[in-house]
Amino acid sequence: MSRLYLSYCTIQHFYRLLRSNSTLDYLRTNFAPVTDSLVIIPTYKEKENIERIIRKVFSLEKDFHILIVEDNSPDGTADIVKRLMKEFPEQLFIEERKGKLGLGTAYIHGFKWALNKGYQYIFEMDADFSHNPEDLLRLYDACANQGADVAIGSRYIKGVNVVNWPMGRILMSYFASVYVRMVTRMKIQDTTAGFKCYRDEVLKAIELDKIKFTGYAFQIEMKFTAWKLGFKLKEVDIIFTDRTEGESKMNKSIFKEAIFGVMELRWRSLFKKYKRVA
Ligand SMILES: Nc1nc2c(ncn2[C@@H]2O[C@H](COP(=O)(O)OP(=O)(O)OP(=O)(O)O)[C@@H](O)[C@H]2O)c(=O)[nH]1
Ligand SMILES: [Mg+2]
Repeated sequence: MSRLYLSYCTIQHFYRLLRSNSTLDYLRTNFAPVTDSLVIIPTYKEKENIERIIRKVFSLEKDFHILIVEDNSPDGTADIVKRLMKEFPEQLFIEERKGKLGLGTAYIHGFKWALNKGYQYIFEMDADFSHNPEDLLRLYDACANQGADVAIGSRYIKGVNVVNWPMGRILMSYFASVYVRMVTRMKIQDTTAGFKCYRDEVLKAIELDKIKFTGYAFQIEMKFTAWKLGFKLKEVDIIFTDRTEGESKMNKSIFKEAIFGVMELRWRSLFKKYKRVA
């Protein structure tokens, strides 16, 4: 009899727990990941870089988890990640998509995954070592200790900190940033930067399904939306180094999307009321 009563109480306890509004909070606090930070690395054909960059992140003095968003690279990038997942089962994760769907949607996919798991600091980083993994610590510090909501690894705070880019590409990137500043009025030196840390509040407040662009324009749109929602953006100076391994995925359509996308962003913003969703 007393055993039956005990089972009844247990069932009732779980039933109450499931009905309560705080169930999600309960699950989040009790089953939260062991680190507060997740680095999202989108990959397409990065077999030369992927193992080195994963090992480098895991060798840093702070604990980071890594999510690889893989777009079915024909060079076997996913297989390398899966082999490493056996070595780092609690820290390394992969999300595989059917084909090359673009950088922007890869990050949106990663952001939703990260929020669902309860990470507080969510990073964007390229696989090709253009972004120095050591700078993850400085981006984290800007968000965790210096009041930033979005920390941006910036190439253009003190002059132009770019290594190994041909002069044409430096000029294009620099003047693209000047152009974006002029059109959007954001007070950011490196508007197209893709090395960032977001506090989870920012990603929860943005309607991620409404983010439209996929290339450089995606990076601009994310900063612009966070800024319009009243979040604090802070630039952290970094040195950007051109990739030495693997091939670039930059193309003319990514460039065109950015040029026209910026005007569209500004135009839309004139009629839009920016409101935090969560
Ligand atoms: N999942 C996914 N990743 C992508 C896609 N396009 C690019 N990437 C990854 O995004 C990161 C940045 O791409 P890059 O090719 O380095 O582009 P970039 O940095 O603008 O240009 P370069 O440095 O000149 O190559 C790298 O980690 C790529 O593997 C894509 O369509 N899907
Ligand atoms: Mg690159």
